[in-house]
Amino acid sequence: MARDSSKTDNKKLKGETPKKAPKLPVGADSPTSFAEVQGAGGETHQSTNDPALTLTSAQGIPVADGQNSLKAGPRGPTLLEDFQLREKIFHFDHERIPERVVHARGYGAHGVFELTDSLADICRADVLGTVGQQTEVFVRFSTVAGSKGSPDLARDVRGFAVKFYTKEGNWDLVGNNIPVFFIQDAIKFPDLVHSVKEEPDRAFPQAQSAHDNFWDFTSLSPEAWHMVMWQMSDRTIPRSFRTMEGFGVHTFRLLDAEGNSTFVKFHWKPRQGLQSVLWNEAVKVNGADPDFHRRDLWEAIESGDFPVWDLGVQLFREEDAAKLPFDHLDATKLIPEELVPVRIIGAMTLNRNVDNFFANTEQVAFCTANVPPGVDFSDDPLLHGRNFSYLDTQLKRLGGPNFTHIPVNAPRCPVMHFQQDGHMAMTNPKGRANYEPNSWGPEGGPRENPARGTTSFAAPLDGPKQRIRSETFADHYSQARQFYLSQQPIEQKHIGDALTFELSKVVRVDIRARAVSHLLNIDADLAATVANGLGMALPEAAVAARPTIDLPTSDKLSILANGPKDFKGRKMGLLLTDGSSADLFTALTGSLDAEGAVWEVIAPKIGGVTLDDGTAVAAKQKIDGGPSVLYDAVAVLPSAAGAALLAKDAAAKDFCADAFGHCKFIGFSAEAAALFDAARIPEMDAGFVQLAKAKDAKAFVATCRALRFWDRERKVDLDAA
Ligand code: HDD
Repeated sequence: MARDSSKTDNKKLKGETPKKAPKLPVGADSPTSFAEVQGAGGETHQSTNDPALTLTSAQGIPVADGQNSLKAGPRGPTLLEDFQLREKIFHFDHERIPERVVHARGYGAHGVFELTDSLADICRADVLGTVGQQTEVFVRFSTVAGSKGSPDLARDVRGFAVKFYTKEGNWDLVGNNIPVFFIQDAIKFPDLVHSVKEEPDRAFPQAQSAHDNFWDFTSLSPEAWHMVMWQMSDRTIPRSFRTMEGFGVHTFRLLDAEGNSTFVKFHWKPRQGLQSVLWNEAVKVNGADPDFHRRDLWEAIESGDFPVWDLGVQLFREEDAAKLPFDHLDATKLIPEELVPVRIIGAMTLNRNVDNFFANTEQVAFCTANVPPGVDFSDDPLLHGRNFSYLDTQLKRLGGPNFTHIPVNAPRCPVMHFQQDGHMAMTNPKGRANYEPNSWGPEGGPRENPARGTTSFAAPLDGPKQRIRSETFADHYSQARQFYLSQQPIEQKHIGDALTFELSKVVRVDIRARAVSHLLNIDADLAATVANGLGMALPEAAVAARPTIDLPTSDKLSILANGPKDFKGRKMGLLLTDGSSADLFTALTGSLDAEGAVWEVIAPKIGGVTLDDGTAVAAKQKIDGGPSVLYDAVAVLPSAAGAALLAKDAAAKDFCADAFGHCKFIGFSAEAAALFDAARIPEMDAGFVQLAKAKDAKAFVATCRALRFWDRERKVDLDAA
């Protein structure tokens, strides 16, 4: 379906500014709001049905004047008696809850998971058993290091947390968009996070790993370097949440009814294809639209262009695990898809935006320990630490043990237990028995049920208590090298650029050198490129616990090898002026609509433009509000007079120069030449497509299916010279 977001917004705008007060009760368009917030009884909710829609206090007391506090005389002091003022300010003062200690900035959506391939032969979990069964989900995407208000396009790992509301309780798959992690043991997690967050004395830099502390820590932690390679790749500057993969990271177990175990790793593969932006683009997007990712997801879902991810599993038995070249319990290693193929077993569609951010996205509480019967843990030491940490952090963040009563966290299946009371208890048991077994209810119930209940894999355990890292975790570089060599040349260049950029922000020269010493164990050329970029001599290679071995490369690790096949769901910016060609506009927007793409008009004035046939076209952005970094491709279609005007405008020149510098495909009318000259575009290369006749539009949209015109990058980037 075509999406012209300017139209969507206009419609919304009309809906949001009604001329007359709506007849519906407040909150009626938002089914989760009042009834849920005010409790199961919902009695106080009745006041909202008052046809007069009287404003009330939180106690339901009608308000006569909400604009003025109670004073002794018109200019007199405010009276303590004013309970209305006190209640309003008291509540406001307590609006914030602690932000997440990591993954504070996030964005969520509701959706549905449908199973397409049953795992019933190896797993007793209901959610993985019946083909066609649909399970409600809630997903929260996030960055890791930045605070709640940080920009979306920070270079960072993205969280990819999915809550499945199964018939057997909530299953949380709390993953990232990278299949490996920085550390092997949870005891190092606080140090890792402290090192990447802002430095404690000065409280900056915000949402960046480009500083001394992070590189100090990683350069002292060889195990981090596989993930560092992923982090320095374009995976950490995704174009959209919709164009990211997700990974459960750890090895989990699936258990059948007899308790037999199969190891499993979980993968989310976006049907939208993988896509990222360039670093220079990310820096500018953060200024132009810090909400770039959340806006993108919101708009896609609002317009009905629902993103879909396939759920894949890598399955292997204990005896296969022993033959793998790496320890499947080591979260810094992946299992290449060439060794254990990914079997697609279902699809997740995000189809509903939240109607209240706080209620859903902020209050959602994920925990790796939440698994239904049939899903179990492996002995990954990182996973065991997580199983403690998430529950613990929710107590602090959500204020007490009753956060499962919050609608977004509440299971959708019956909940039967004797836990009681505590802060903000919303669903309270009735009756006399609050223990089990008891003889009050039928058969003293509810009672445990060995047939339905969760069981653990009966792993025989034996071993001395010791603080030790397994020898099988010791090869820190071979998969880092495999990742690097699996990238296409332009992706390798980006990794070199990113490392050079980040280490250039590190002040201490010895930390820079120690970082490069690890690269020497990964790829000598990469190390040389980065050392050259930093203007330093090559150091000695870091001492490696195990020598790096050459592993086969894998296309699955590249973004470009797994990109989108079309321009669907992607966005083109159309720079128009008064007098722009109506024929070209109609042909181009028609082709974009046919492709299922989104387009926005950018114009000198937000009031829009008048085309050469007199048609008035609304603008979505004024030029300085719609820089080309916000678009996947651009069409520059001014009239001759318009081009002459724009040639004097810095924002219009930046629009063209950035589109060129970011290797975007650029459609243009002949009249645009004057603007390109003013923008000092050195060469109209093959990434430029002239739109002379209406039929050129279709060909231009087809050209844009490729992500970028990468041939240009080598010519526009000094680092590559
Ligand atoms: Fe974590 C949040 C993913 C290791 C402790 N983590 C959090 C979120 C995601 C991940 C997606 C955000 C959830 C949300 O949207 O609410 N974390 C991961 C992955 C890891 C990982 C993929 C490695 C494989 N995490 C990890 C370790 C620990 C934590 C080793 C602690 C020992 N993570 C937390 C936390 C957070 C969290 C402090 C902050 C907020 C929250 O849990 O609910 O407990």
